Amino acid sequence: MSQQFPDDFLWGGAVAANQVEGAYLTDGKGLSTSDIQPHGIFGGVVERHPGDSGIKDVAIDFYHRFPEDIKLFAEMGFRCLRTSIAWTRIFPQGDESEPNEAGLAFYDRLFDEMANYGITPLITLSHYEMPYGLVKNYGGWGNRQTIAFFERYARTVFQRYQHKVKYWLTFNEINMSLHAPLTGVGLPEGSSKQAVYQAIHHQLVASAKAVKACHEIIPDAKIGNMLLGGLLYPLSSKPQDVMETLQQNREWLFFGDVQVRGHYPAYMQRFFADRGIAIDITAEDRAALQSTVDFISFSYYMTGCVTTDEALNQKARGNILDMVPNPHLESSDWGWQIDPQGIRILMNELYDRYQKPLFIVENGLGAVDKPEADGSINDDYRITYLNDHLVQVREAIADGVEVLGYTSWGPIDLVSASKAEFSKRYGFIYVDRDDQGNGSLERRRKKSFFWYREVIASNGASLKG
Ligand code: BGP
Repeated sequence: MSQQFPDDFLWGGAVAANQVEGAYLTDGKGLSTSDIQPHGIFGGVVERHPGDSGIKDVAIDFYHRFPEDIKLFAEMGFRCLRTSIAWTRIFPQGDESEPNEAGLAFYDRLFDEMANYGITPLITLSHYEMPYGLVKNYGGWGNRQTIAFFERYARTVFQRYQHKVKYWLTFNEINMSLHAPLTGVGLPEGSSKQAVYQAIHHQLVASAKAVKACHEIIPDAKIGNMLLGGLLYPLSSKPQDVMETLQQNREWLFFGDVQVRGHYPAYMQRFFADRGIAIDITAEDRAALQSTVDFISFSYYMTGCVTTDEALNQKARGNILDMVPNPHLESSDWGWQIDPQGIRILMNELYDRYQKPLFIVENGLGAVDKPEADGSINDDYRITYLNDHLVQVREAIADGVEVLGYTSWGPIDLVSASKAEFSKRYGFIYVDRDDQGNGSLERRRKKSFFWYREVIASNGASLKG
């Protein structure tokens, strides 16, 4: 009998402000980089004009309906809810000297509602968005000044919510900037590697400054980083493929190495030199980077393969993150390869590397749900996916990995990040809305709702396998 989940394991779900809240200009909110990408992070930029509309402008109207949604999460037994604060609700343009009180008050109401049900908030400071004002007027994270704007925002929310929020994350999937520079660091798509890595450096410094501020202002809080857990396997046992895999895994582990160890890893020197990249790192930056995170959080959806065979690489271009498919795995409707055992491998790798607690803050299956004639939704495929991954999480715990919790992605249907689709659903709760924005926004429990309720109630003992 393998070891079970710890008694205080934080079971729950994860959403992000820009994918659920809607109310995109309400109560003084400013435009964010998410608002100017109404078709998602891979869907291009659209200048916004008064009166136009995009699917995320309303999303699932969480801004107004959160009491109903929190109640449903509580019914499933959630101990934790991960969401983010929209930076633009607090500093609408990013460079104001005073925060927007209406924005701060919204999150007070949200956190109070969670507290009513004993749900622990896990809050991301920046989930795939930043004030568009900072992009337009300052050049996003390419500009050093953005560090100070972010620090002011972070200190403001730490002060305000110090008694309500004890778990924080800095930047969502911080390594995603390599694939989506506008979303990640506020730089135009197609920016040079030099520009992107300089912006990333500024963001890493800002992340460390937020860690320091959090420790100062809320000494009993824990703050983590957040990585897209993009584990890669060698496609073959050819040493060249194994070496290439090691290097490609370092491209994302680099972020964790800086955030956990407090300095740039040695291998990046050669990485930058080989590519003619020179990063401006000041003595003050080096000192700041030494504030390191308390835990490591990550998202996990899939794995991919690496090969040195150019023909195969050519074929893979355009796949998500350009990864070469694994011939041994099945794929989701969106071509994401399903690999439950990969999460155990990843957790062991991360724990071996860092010896810090882990928090799985995203995992789930995006699928098309077809309601039956009576309106019920029998999402057995989602149950299977989640069950199989959680069994592997349990194995990792038995391997000795310390894990704080698990928040499945999108416990309620929401707008997808990549392409802003509604038809790509992750939820235990169905939301009546389609890709065109039609629908009543009514919430309905899917079959997986009852399954997850049982998993939490039994602290994982009901899992099969
Ligand atoms: C992660 C993001 C989330 C989320 C998820 C699923 O990269 O942190 O915001 O949406 O992926 O991706 P998608 O919504 O594109 O299916």
